[in-house]
Amino acid sequence: MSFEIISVIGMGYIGLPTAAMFAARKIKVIGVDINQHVVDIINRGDIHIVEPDLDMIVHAAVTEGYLRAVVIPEPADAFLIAVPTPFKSSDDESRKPDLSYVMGAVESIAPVLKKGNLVVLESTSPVGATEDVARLLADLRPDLTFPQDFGSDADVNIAHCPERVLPGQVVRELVENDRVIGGISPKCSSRAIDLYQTFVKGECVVTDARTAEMAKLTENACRDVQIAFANELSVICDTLNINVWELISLANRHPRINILQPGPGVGGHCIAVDPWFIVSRSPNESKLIKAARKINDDKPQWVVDKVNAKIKDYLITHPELTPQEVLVACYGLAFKPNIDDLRESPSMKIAIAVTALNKGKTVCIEPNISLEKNLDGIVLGRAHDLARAHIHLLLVDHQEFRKMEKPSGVIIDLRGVWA
Ligand code: SAJ
Repeated sequence: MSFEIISVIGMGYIGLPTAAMFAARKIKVIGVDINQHVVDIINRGDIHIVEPDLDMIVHAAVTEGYLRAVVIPEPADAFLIAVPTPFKSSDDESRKPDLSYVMGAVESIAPVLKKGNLVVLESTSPVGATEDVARLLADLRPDLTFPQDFGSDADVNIAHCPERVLPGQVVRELVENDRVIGGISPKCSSRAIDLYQTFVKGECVVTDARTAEMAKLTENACRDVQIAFANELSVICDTLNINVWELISLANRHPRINILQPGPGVGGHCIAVDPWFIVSRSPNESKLIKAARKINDDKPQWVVDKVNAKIKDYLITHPELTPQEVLVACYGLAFKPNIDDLRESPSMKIAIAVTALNKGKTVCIEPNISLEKNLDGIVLGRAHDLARAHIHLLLVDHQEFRKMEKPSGVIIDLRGVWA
């Protein structure tokens, strides 16, 4: 059965680009979002997120009538669920996945579900979530049959196909990346492949739903552990007076070594979150994954302590200055280079803490954020405001900082740009 109308639930960083990809292949797409404001923006042909090239694709899709957004789901041939899956609490021991958005989306599509439909869970999910979705749909629609009971003969097919795209490169990676397809039955997988092959040029690799869930979590946990290794090395090297950037570039000359880069910590809404979905399901077995989370989460405080120590040293070597006269400059607030995304940004946390602890003035420069923006007491400035700073704290390796000359004064370089 072909897919004439596709509905994407959740018009965020993944749902909107995915909807736009189908619409660009001239398939009718209904985008669903609980936020009326987001729906209005999309229906005007605009976008509410920053992602290169997406604005043109969405504008064309809406103008040509292939994409429209609504608040309440309507009947369709396939439903893709792309809503957030945060964790419930920041308490170290109980970071349980919060599936309320996923289950809310499932409840919202249940009334319009019909025989022949395909439901795909794209949201990053703990192992077993796709089976939970299938059970909830079966409870809500006893008039239909589902693959957990009827296998490939079921009325409705269900699969987990996790998104794996990198923010900033979503339009290219949606098309080029391989796709993991985890159907609850073989028919669920083959229908999901038909759906994605509309625009995916990468290989669609079939597995079961639980392995697909774990594959996505594994990818992000693997990156988190590798970044933790780099962050731990940077702290060790600091105590041994070794340049960690030089060290890593030397070690990486070995043909089987590829160490990632240390930084101020791990930010964003994926890598700092997803490993907890493994830890919360298998707490006794996830020792390394949990330790890596702690190393990465502790790095911002290590940076703040470093700045504090440098301010004290500076006052000792410059007795003519009072504590109120020391100017600290923070370079970059986003969670990674060349984007404006501040979500879970370790650099933001550091800038807020340094602003609070420094008795003098702290100025931050973030080339991707408007100077008018109000950011939790942070003072935003321009590059030339920072020339007279005594302590220069480089937090994000934005291209603007890579191009500028190394400033004079005390340098604390978390990204190896001026080191
Ligand atoms: N980081 C380092 N050192 C490095 C690499 C990254 O400190 O060597 C930091 C970044 O500065 C940032 C954080 O890690 O704070 C995460 O950035 P990222 O570029 O590694 O990843 P995300 O969060 O933008 O996207 C990840 C990707 N996952 C993997 O690369 C395994 C992406 O493919 C996923 O689709 C995305 O998570 C997601 O949605 O889950």
